[in-house]
Formats: sequence, C-alpha cells, structure tokens
Amino acid sequence: MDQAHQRAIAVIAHIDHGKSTLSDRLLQLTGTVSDRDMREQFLDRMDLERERGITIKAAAVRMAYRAADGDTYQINLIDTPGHVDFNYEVSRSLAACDGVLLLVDAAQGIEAQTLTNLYLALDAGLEIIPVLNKIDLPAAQPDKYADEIASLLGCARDDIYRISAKTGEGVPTLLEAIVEKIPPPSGEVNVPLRALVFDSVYDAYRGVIAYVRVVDGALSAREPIRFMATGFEGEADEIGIMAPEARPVKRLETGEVGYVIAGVKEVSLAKVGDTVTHAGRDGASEALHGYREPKPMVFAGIYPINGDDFPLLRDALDKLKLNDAALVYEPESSGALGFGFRCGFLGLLHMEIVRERLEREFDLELIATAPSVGYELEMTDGVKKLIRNPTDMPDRSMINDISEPYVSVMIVTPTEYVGTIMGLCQERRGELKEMHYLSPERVELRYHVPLGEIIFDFFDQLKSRTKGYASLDYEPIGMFSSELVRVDVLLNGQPVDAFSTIVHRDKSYDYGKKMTDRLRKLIPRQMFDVPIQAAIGSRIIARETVRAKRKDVTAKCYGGDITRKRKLIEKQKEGKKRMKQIGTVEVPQTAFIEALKIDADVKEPG
Ligand SMILES: Nc1nc2c(ncn2[C@@H]2O[C@H](COP(=O)(O)OP(=O)(O)OP(=O)(O)O)[C@@H](O)[C@H]2O)c(=O)[nH]1
Ligand SMILES: [Mg+2]
Repeated sequence: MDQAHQRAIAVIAHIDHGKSTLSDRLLQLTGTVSDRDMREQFLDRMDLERERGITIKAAAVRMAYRAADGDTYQINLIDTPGHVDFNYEVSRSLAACDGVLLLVDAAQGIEAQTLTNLYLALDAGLEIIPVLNKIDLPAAQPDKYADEIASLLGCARDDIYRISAKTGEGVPTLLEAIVEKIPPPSGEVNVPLRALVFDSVYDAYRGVIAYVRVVDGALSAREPIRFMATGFEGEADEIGIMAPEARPVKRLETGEVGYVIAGVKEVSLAKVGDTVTHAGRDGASEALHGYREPKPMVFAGIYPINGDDFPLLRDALDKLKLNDAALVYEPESSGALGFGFRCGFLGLLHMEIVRERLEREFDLELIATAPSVGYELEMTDGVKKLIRNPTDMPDRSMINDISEPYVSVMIVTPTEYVGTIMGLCQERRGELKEMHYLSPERVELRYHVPLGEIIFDFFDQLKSRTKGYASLDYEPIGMFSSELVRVDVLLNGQPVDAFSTIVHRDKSYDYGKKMTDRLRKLIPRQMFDVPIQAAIGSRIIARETVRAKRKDVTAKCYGGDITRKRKLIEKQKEGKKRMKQIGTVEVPQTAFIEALKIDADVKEPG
C-alpha cells in the first residue's frame, strides 16, 4: 500500500493500564477479528500471559481501517508489555513505529512506567497521542489526571482522548485520531531494501521467523536476502503479515510491517536489531541503527531436584533460549544442590517466568538459589574479573576493589509517602538525585541504588509501606565500587555453597544471623552437635547449634514383625538418596529447598 495510507503505532502504558484490552477493541472495530472469535487480551497468546493477565512479549498485528475520509488505511499496531523487566520489548517496538498511544488509567493517573515509556517515545522522536483509559470506572478522575498529563506533555487538557477500552466508548474517535495525527512512514521507495528486525522467534517447523519493519525499499517473496550484522544469507521462502494470524503475502512495501522466513536455523543469526537487505549487489551498504541488546541483570543457580534430570534441564534451557534472547546460562555444580546451571535474567519476573516455563513445559522439578547480581572484581595484580556466582569470589586479600551494578530508580508516589520512601531508599544505600512534582499531589523521585538491594524485596516493601500507591521503574547506569564482602554459611565447619552470598559489609551480620537461625530450624538433629556458622573469610559473625539426638526409625516396631521392619529400613534408604552429605552432616535436600525459599516470593513491580 502507498505510504500515505499507512500508519504504524505502538500502545504503551504502565502495567495493567489496558493496552491489550484497547488492542482488542481496535481489532474488533476494524473487523480484523470477528466478534465471535474475540477473546479478552487477544494478542496475549502464551498460556502464561493469559493466566497471569500480563503481556510478556510484544505482538504486532495489521488492520485495515476505512476512515471518515472514505479511504482505507493500513494500521500496523504493536501491543507492548508494561512490566519493567520487559522494557526492552518496548524500546524495540518503538523502532518499528511512527507514533504511540500513551495510555493512562483514569483511576490511577501517571505511574512510573508511564513516564519511562513516554521518555522512550520522546527519545525516538515519535508522535504521541495521550489517552485516558477506564473512564467507565466509578473511581475514575479523568479531569484531574488529564491536567497531570497535559502539564507533563505541555498540551491542552482537551488534547487528551478519553476512552473505555472495556466498553469501547471513545475508541472510534481514537481510531480516527490515529489516521489524522500519526505521520505516515517516511522511508524511501526507490533505494536498496533496509528492513529492521524488531523481533525474532524460533518455530520448530519453520525455523526462525523474523518480524521486520521495511524502512526503505521493498521485499518480495523468494528474493535472496542478507542479515547485515551476522552476514547470514538465504532466500525469503515466505514473507507475510500478522492479521492477526500469519498470512503470506507476495510483497512487503516501504513502511510495512511483516515477517520473513528464510531458512534461518538459529535466532542468533537473525538477531533483533539487525537489518535485512537484498543479497548481492542490490544490497544496502549501511545498516539501520540497531538498539541495545537485552542484558541479563539478575543471576541465580537453577538445579533439578532430582539429579538425574540434569540432561533434561539442559535440553529445556536450550529450547527456551531459542525464543528468549535475554536468557543466558552456563553449567555449574554445587555441593549442596548437585549439577545445575547459573542463569542470567532481565529481572525477577523474568526469572520467575523462565522457571515456571521450565517446570511446566518440560515437566521438571527445580530449585533456584537466591538471586544475585553480577560483580566486577579488580584483583591486586590489576586483572579484572566478572563473577555471577558468590562462590566464585576469591579471598578478599586478593581483591583490590569490588564493583556492583547500580540502577537509576524512578518512583512515582502520592506526596504523603515521600518521607516513607526516602527512609526505604536510604536503608537500601540509595542516593537521592531528583525530586519533581508532577502535580500538587504526586511526586516523581529519582534515586541511584545498587541493583542488589532492589532485587531483595524492595518492591514488596515499597508497595506495603505506601499501601500500594507508589510505582517503580529502574534502568541500569553502570558499575560502581562498594564495600562488599562474601558471607559463607558453614555446617560443622564445612561451607555450604548454595548459601554463600555477597552483601554490603554493614548488612553481613544480619544476613548471617538470619541464615543460621533459619537453618537451625530446618536441619534435623544428628548423632552429634552440629554448629551452624556464618563467616566472612575466617571470621565467624554468627553461630547456632543443632543439638544431638539419636534417631532410630525401627524403635517403634517393638521387635515383632520383621517384614514391617524391613519396609521401614527400605523407606529410610530411599530417603537417604535425597540426603546431601556436607562434611559429616547429612542434610535432607528439602532443608536446603526450604531455606532457599525466603526470597522465592517474588512479585511484579508495577
Ligand atoms: N473497567 C475497565 N477495565 C479495563 C479497561 N481497560 C482494561 N481494563 C482491565 O484492566 C486489566 C488490565 O488490562 P490489560 O489490557 O491486560 O492491561 P495491559 O496494559 O495490557 O497490561 P500489561 O500488558 O500486563 O502491561 C484487565 O483486567 C482489563 O479487563 C477499561 O476501560 N475499563
Ligand atoms: Mg498487555
């Protein structure tokens, strides 16, 4: 279709402000999905997305819309996730658009991700259509929040659209506004092909499906193509559009959004951010600007509870990785947990989702160590080292300096909680950078905080101390030096690797006390006293003791029935298989699992 009749937009908002629901209404109004086939959050296709009611992956779809001027327009829409872990999905979606719908919940107003996403869109130079959603809610305060948005964007109160994505009220007007306000694509038609890969997905039958926006030139089916960054060459076996299911087309014109299947066997050969051009002399010489690749920020060891499942876990991770460029992993072993993998994630929700997918889609039972961040060490001999597992940290005497990742945290909160939040940030070694009133009742706070402090129940604390009213977003700003130490937990003098952690010196004592106390309650009594200690190097900072007790499971069988006795002994043997030997102490694996569960209660920021 000619460029003047094309529009490409993304829907961006804070988590749960209604992006996917608005996409539903647009799909229906344009007849892309019939009323009969419609289901809530149509574009959330993954089981996990549907169950949790959140979007994890951005989804693109093409619609045809007959506007008031009588012309038919092609609208390419991308529904994005709102959760902070998946922010990179938003940034890459924006690279495939000419404008955005910025959605704000009319009962909640501007939240942290509203601002983050707005700044991303402004940076990308996109046209922004501000929209207040959920005006049907009794608690909606559209006038109040319209003023907030207007002062933020520097527009008039009346420039803000008011809709209910649920009832559909105001959505037809908004659709008209998309055609009127969003500029058509501005690429050049008669130049070599340049298409930006904004998503790539592995399909077991078809290989890699690369989702592209044709920026310049055009692409026809069966043409030879080249991925400029990786140099991979192949034939465009199939090109097509999502409408909303995959539908092959003969040609993708300048400005259009669609997919390409070109016999690529690995996602790493058709990377997100790469440029597709024609192979050979017709190809473009300069690639498009890519964008930042997702970088894992949070690390944890993942182990199969049944040691025999290790090969299965490896296969499962290999398969997940095909579709999740952000996931990284390498094998590791632990005295307490056996063989497993150290995995890197975008954040806690990403970690939770990967784990859940592994357990569910691959039928594995898993245990994860407490999440930690990556550290950069400068050794006394000047060599730099990156570590992702606390047990890899060498003796402090060999280290000059330790750096940890810091993030710039944005918190949006009603003014009455500012004091509480400042207290929390201070406890977490935060440094106030900026404070900015969005309106008389709402403040935006900016802090620099170590990421290690954020992944440790910061979000839960923030929510509980502000009755759920504050919202949080953060982005990495680099590595900075800190007074960090490694705390080990010793059982009868032997370190248990799964519990080693790196913390700030001021917090080492608390961690030591907490872990020794927890383990004392979980470790069954042995034939002898078992000391549980926490130590920094050779210095003991906390100690508990599990008192000795003799345990004899056959004692209660009064000597009588021998078969019963034998059964019990067999049973005990069975249980022993699940025991881990730490020095001379036998610990049931369940004790480790319980002890590691402390921080398992991960909730989503939003
Ligand atoms: N009352 C009312 N509820 C709405 C409206 N729009 C969305 N909702 C509800 O708000 C919740 C979140 O909607 P979603 O469309 O999943 O929100 P989202 O922005 O896509 O969420 P993420 O993708 O997870 O960031 C759902 O329970 C919707 O039914 C609306 O206009 N009115
Ligand atoms: Mg959604």
